Amino acid sequence: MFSKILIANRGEVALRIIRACRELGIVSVVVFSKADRDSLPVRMADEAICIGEGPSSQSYLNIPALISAAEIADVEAIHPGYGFLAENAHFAEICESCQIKFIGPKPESIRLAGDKSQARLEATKVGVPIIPGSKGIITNQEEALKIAKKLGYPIAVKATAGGGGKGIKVAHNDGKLISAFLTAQAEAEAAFGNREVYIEKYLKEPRHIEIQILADSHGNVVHLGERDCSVQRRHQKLIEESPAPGFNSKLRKQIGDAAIKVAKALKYENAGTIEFLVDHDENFYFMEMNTRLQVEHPVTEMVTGIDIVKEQIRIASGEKLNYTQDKIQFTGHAIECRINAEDPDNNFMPSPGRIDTWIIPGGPRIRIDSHGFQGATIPPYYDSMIAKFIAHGRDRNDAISIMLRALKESVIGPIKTTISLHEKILNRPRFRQGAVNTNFIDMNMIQEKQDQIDSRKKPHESL
Ligand code: MV4
Repeated sequence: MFSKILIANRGEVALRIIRACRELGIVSVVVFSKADRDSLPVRMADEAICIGEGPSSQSYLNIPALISAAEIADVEAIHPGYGFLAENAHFAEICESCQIKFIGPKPESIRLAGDKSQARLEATKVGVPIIPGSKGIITNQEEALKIAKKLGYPIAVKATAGGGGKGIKVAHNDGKLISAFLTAQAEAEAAFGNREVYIEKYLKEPRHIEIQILADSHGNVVHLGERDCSVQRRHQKLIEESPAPGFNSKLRKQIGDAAIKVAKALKYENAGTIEFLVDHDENFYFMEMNTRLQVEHPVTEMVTGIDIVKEQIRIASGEKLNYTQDKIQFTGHAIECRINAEDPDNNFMPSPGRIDTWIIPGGPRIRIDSHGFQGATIPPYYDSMIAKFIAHGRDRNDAISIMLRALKESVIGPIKTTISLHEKILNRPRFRQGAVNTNFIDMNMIQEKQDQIDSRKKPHESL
């Protein structure tokens, strides 16, 4: 096992990794930017090293600064957290060449999974269903039109270097397909330096289901069940839960087995997530693989009792998984709400600044992962997530009740947060029924507006 680890990240995930290190008896070193000097991870880690200015290009994305910090602190491994360099194959390679263990998959696996079109073909090779579409990259308009004719509209054009909602265009007819194809190529070139795109049938109202897997360096792979992440706004997840509402054990086994096949096909090692879209008829299709720890990993930790970050560190140090699939048990239902410093009543405008009031929930069956505290300042440079609330109930309704009371206990100010939005979502009948798909937020925000208008017109009927 390692004796000292560098954490190449900030915020709540840096704290999460410090906690895992401490429980494993590992010395933790965090890096920080000047904007994070007074942050909780800097206080809580065993050591902290300043690596640059506030903007992430001058700190958390600065590979030479990170490697220098690792050399100075004399660590054996680097945990990248999520975001920043977590899925950067080049960074993983540099770590390797400096004899520092990158806590994550091999650079080849990151590269392969990062090429979304290639990953899709690897999935088909092992018999995992993919969304009907092109066989690999499409290079000209004629080809695109020919495939669209076969599939029928709507059609999605996706950048092979994209993912997570970046570089996706939808077309509803031949004319729109040509322009979607050309702009997708141009935007992909600008955003990723890679203009390659592929085509898929665009599924309406799919659910976003992802499977957490753990793979050790000895070829053992297990899955930790699914998470339903369908409640998103502009490809930013708001709420995640496990198990997925309405999933039966047969579907869980099928999709779990498919995820394990994909992980094995990519020669995957460490923790990873396989994303699927699931339609109304319970057909599931592989979409992409994320080669990192995910923000929403706590919901899986709550229902399985497995500490995913500790497992990542054990796997990176060469240890074998010490349980098999049949030993993994799923208990109750977990829901996570992401609390962002944003104003939900003003188009989700970021709301950085000093936190004067910080009253956060406690009591049974609620977990708070957060780097916030009274007097903390949320810098403007980074992601706006300031806390994750995770409720663990006997069943879905129980978890929702726990979350609603936790949200009600919370008082954060004067910065604006998305707490009020979560209270609204959790009270919507559609959410209560578990009838969520990726259109849920748009449809419900429109409904919300309509309800407000109706209640102004006929106040006596608004009850
Ligand atoms: C799709 C899709 C429907 N059909 N692909 C958006 C995020 C990126 N990972 C892929 N995304 C989608 N790809 C096909 N062929 C619908 C989405 C999508 C979506 C997926 C998951 C969660 C929320 C979403 C919101 C809009 C669209």
